[in-house]
Amino acid sequence: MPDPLLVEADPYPYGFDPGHTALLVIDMQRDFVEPGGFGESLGNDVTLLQKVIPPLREVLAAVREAGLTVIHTREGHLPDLSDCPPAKLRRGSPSMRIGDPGPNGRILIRGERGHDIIDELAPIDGELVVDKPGKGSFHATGLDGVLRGMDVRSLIVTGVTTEVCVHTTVREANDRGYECLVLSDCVGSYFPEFQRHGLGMIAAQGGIFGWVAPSGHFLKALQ
Ligand code: C5J
Repeated sequence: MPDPLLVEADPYPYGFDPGHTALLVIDMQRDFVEPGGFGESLGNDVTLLQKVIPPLREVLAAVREAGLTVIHTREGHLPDLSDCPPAKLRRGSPSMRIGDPGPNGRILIRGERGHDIIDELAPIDGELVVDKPGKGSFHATGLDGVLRGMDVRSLIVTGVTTEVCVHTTVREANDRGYECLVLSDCVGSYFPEFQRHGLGMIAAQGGIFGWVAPSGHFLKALQ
């Protein structure tokens, strides 16, 4: 077995074997990231999520070059909303709800423009796109089976939002035995304090859910 590559990380160096590692790009969808989508309808400042795009593009390019597995996820629902729990549909008081018409089609509905991944991070041939109805990437998806089928054990986690879909996914992954490294500048939140605390919670107590490092540290290890 080759020596693992080591990333300087919090709370201690993260070791990974590129042949058993996947980059997870969570929910970089127009509805969350671009003006006029669901995220903005909830009153959020989407520019805070757009900051993630340049470093994530760099990571994506490096990982593709290195031949690592890349998996994208999208949060969204079937057009008849049969996979959307009524409680989720009712939640909050947005000016637009899931399934309502928005500037990019029906909000968070599969097949609509707003549901798709932003052009800057568009998947390329061979990259899997996992559609998920929940916040976690493992809930009601085939992701665990896909990863086990490829013998992936380590996940480099990126995307939005840090305290919601990223956190839920990392917690699910941790319980399933995956080792997660979250790239701090490649995950984003509409709330700066949630970004800080969300990252803090992952690496706390000796890495209770995983590791955290800036993308530069990961790129250095990959070189
Ligand atoms: C949210 C997500 N925040 N992708 N979704 O509803 O984090």
